[in-house]
Amino acid sequence: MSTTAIPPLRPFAIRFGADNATLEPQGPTLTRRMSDLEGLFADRHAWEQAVASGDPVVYTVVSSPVPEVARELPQSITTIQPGHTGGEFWMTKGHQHPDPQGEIYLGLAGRGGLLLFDGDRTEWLEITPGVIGYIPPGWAHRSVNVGDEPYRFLAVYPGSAGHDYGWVLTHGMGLRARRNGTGVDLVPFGAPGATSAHPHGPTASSH
Ligand code: PAN
Ligand code: ZN
Repeated sequence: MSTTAIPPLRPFAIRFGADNATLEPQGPTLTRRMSDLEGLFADRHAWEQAVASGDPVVYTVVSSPVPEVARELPQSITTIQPGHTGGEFWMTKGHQHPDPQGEIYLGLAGRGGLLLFDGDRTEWLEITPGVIGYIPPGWAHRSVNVGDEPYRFLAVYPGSAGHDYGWVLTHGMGLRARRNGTGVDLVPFGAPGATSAHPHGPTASSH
């Protein structure tokens, strides 16, 4: 099985290959390059330069065959490469679940942060191997690699939750995670120095 399964599913086990983040059986795989992250980094010029110089893969998402439909419980493994653009750590696009439902992340490798924003309050959870981060219903979430190695985590979420990427482009994420030596600075989303303009405006997109 290498595609999404069709319900009703029978019970089955999934083998996780820790070395290269494979799943067996495996569903769809998604690759996000720098060019897919338009409008997300504060420093648009640095983002354009990164796209022009190789358009690197920023993260991949490997899914199990469990489909994103009501009552099913899909899982995926995200691997974010280490890096920073305009001083901002490499990160996922971030999204809100249109049908507000909870989600869990389990850290598998590397050092990450889970940035949460409910439109008013922000939270930052450090995720390292063995740590479970809980995302309550209604909190938009973005993952950030704050280390020097690939950051990897398992996500488990309700199949009917959906993914809204436009919400983050409209509302932001409350904070940005910037590199400071070997540490992390969390700065207000629109703070001076973190805001170089978005002359063309952000572009909304879906998954
Ligand atoms: C995760 C994310 C995954 C990629 O599986 O979808 O880490 O991040 P973006 O979807 O923001 O690009 C999850 O939260 N699923 O609901
Ligand atoms: Zn999610």
